Amino acid sequence: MLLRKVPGFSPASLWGLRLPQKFLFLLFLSGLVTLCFGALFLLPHSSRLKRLFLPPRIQQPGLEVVADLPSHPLAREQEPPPNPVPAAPAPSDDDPSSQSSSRRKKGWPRRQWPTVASRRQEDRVPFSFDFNAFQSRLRHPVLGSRADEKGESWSPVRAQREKIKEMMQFAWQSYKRYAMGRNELRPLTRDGYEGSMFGGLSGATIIDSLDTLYLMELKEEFQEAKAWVQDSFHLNVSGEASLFEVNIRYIGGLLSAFYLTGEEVFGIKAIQLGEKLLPAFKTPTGIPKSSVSFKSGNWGWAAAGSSSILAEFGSLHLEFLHLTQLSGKQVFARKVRNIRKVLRNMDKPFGLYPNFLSPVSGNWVQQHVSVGGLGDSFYEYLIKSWLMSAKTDVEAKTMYYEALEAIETYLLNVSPGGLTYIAEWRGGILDHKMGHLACFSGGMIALGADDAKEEKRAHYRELAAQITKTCHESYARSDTKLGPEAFWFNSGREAVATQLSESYYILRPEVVESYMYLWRQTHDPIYREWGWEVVMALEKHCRTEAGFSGIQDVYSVTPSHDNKQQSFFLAETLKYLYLLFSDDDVLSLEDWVFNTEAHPLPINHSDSAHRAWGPR
Ligand code: DMJ
Repeated sequence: MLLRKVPGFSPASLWGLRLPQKFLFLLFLSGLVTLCFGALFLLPHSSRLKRLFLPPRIQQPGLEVVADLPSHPLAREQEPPPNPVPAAPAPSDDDPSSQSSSRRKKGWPRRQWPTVASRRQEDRVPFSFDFNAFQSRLRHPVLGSRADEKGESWSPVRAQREKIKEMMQFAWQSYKRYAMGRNELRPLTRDGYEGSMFGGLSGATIIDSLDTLYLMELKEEFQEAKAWVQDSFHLNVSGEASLFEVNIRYIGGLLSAFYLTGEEVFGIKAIQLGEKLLPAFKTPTGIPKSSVSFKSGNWGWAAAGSSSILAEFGSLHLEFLHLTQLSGKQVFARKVRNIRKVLRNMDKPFGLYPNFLSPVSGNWVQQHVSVGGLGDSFYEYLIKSWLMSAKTDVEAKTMYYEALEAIETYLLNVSPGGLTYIAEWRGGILDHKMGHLACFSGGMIALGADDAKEEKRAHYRELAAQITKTCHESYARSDTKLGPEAFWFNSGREAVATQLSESYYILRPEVVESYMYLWRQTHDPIYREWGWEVVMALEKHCRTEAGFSGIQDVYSVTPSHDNKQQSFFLAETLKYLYLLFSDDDVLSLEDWVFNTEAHPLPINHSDSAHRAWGPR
């Protein structure tokens, strides 16, 4: 048609040409055709053409954003991961002994994942993680075998678990009704609250709730949460955020949701958010600052006198190694290995780690040591790094037991009434108080007891039990049976707050967290009894018509609510309570470690564990 419009040219005239001319013309024509088809497949931005010629393929949510980030690890479709997880055959659905078949009974739809290789060929999803191989390496079904529920039989423990599930459902539905998309619910005013920690990110309660909803098989609610992440969780914010809080709540929550479900949207968002945190590490020492500005090109407060906080920069290791594992991008692992190196090489007063450090000079700023707020999860992440590396990260193990020895020597005390507690240390002077936050340490010491030197194991188990008992006392000695923010051991008073400003309870998890670990270690029914006391107290004093709220004074039975349903109540408190009344193989400690916001992250059972996660 087109040729006919060229003056002096007709199709017939083509055949009037001589043989060499015909040959040249056909050669030119075939070259043109090859070029067009080549362009279709090879040139960038040819997706519109491809859509015309190729059958449609399923678009993975979130990948459109990735395509716009040329430097993003997920944009490197063809590049193999630096430490590829060895491909293992997907477990057969027919094999009754396989993990997959028992998992299927739980009612969550089983998603069959293509292997990395086949996925690359089929739809070229740029995500370097073999989910089938990962699942096949788990020692236990994620949600356990749950023998007690097979015959639909009723049991008191099951009824207790159901009660906790109902509390979670109520907390979620209240949040959804009054504050969906906001960071947290204010149950008295029935509205949402953003807070200042997340730099403009929203939906903290949603991200923090994902894995708890999944664990409790609240399917409809989980789908609501997932839909929000897919459609409404935007990362293009520009505020100042707490590096620590964004890491433990958002990145931890997204990573867990990914590992539990295999839904790539969670993994992709976690990596994208992880990249937004990297500017915080631009300091002379590589120790990150507490806050990071999400405004591109800027980073946090740079005042030379500002200190970084041990619990904050020391609680990134677990999540950042997983970011490297999923993205193939080593930068995340490098950042946390550097933090480890700086801390390992520093002089420590009596082997203790002070809570404040200058990211500029690399010196300790004050000699305040605490296993509660400001210090707490640094110690937790050492022992959990050892466990998460499938016991290959020997450096973390050594640092943990050395730190624990120093804590025992200089901070541990027994009150005249026989209560064991961990005091706070200020340049050699002790504050005989324990914060609610420090009550996680009973669980931590129990978790680490089995890998201590033979002669210390029984001692650590006993120490864990004693600290947990003291924390229970702080609850038992209040009128509400909920514990205060801090409690003292002086002037003849033990395990009680001494002023109103320390008498509040904000739905914190640390005490029930320790009950859960102690239960798993000992199966002593006392921990379930104590856990149930907390459930009853929460129902009585913290449940309002529109959600759960903290209270201002645990020593008053006339409720005075603080009007806040903390996101960690759904992430941690209710999850640990639920696990306390579940079998040991539900999120088994042989397969998972919990980050400091109770988000389960898998232990690296792969053969490449040492290569990937051991010290460098
Ligand atoms: C949580 O956000 C985390 O557990 C953190 O490590 C300390 N405090 C709160 C809950 O109390």
